[in-house]
Amino acid sequence: MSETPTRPRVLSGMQPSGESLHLGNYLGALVNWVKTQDDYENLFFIPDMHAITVPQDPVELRGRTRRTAAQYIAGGIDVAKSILFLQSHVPEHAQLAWVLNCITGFGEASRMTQFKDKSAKGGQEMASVGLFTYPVLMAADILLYRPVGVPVGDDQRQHVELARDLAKRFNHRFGDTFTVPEPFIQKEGARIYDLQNPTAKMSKSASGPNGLINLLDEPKVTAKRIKSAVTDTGTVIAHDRENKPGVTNLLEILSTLTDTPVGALVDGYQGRMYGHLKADVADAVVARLEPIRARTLELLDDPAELDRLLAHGAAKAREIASVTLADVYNKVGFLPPLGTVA
Ligand code: ATP
Ligand code: LTN
Repeated sequence: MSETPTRPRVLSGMQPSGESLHLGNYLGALVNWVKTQDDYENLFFIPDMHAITVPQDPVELRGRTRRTAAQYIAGGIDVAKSILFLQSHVPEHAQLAWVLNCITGFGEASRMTQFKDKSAKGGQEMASVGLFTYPVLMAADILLYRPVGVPVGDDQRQHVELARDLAKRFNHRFGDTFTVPEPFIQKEGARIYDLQNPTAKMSKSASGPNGLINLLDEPKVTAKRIKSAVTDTGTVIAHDRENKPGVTNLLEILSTLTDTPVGALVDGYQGRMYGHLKADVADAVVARLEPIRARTLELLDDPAELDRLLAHGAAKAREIASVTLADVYNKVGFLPPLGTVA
């Protein structure tokens, strides 16, 4: 295997599928990526090719992709420490995906639960072949860079498992090529729930906007949504996911933002009302998100600079990806193009 990184490598990405990232994406994913920046060699990318597995308006997609990149940076991804790039800027992703498609079983791909869920929504006939091979492209995203770990939410565990299986299968058939990556799954506390429906996870595709906190919302909208969050019957502030999901969600948000154990927060709220908790959560969320929003808008004001940063990231990513792809092409038996050495 060529080209060993000095620090262990991790890689992750979030689709540019919404108007803005939300608090769940931020606390469940981005914050953890930011934390790993000093311990690992990091690659963070925007899977825009995955986004078109379902229909996208081209103008919207361009806007969302830039907005997502700006939010990664404003949220703490330091382009001096991490490689930040767009998937579509690195053609090796699609090239490796083709090779991996050819060692993936049809039945194996059919068992992916995300495909089953997403295709069930519009009916199997409407689902694209791209949606079907989505996990194989994701395996290519990962394996190209030979990371040791992939920090993702629990919902992505099955996809990382497929990447592991394909890495092992390829290595077995063609000789040692890929690192078998570990899923780095965040613990349960990192899950943020919908403010209006606190038993469902906060999600871009939630039924209504009021349960969602977007990074790019105006601070007063954010504060209002938190103050109107559904709480539970009774008046006692307690951490009880079963019986008090609304209050529990607010406590967990506050605990994550203030780095205070939930138990200590609960003690501090003895004898106080839900309204006090909501006001504190609103203050903490606004205080954290406001600078991120401001920085995002600033970055979006200069799209040329943002595009330059992304081009720089893509060039660095390609340095790694091209080495892996050449190795793979050689191992499967493709003749090298004229003028190159095998
Ligand atoms: P969709 O609504 O399309 O399912 P989403 O809002 O759930 O999207 P994804 O793009 O699927 O977000 O996820 C991006 C990352 O954010 C993943 O690592 C995922 O685990 C994390 N994430 C998403 N929602 C939450 C949440 N409510 N709490 C914690 N982490 C979350
Ligand atoms: N499917 C992931 C996004 C994604 C990804 C990846 C994450 C695409 N390729 C490679 C980690 C590694 C999602 O929906 N969050």
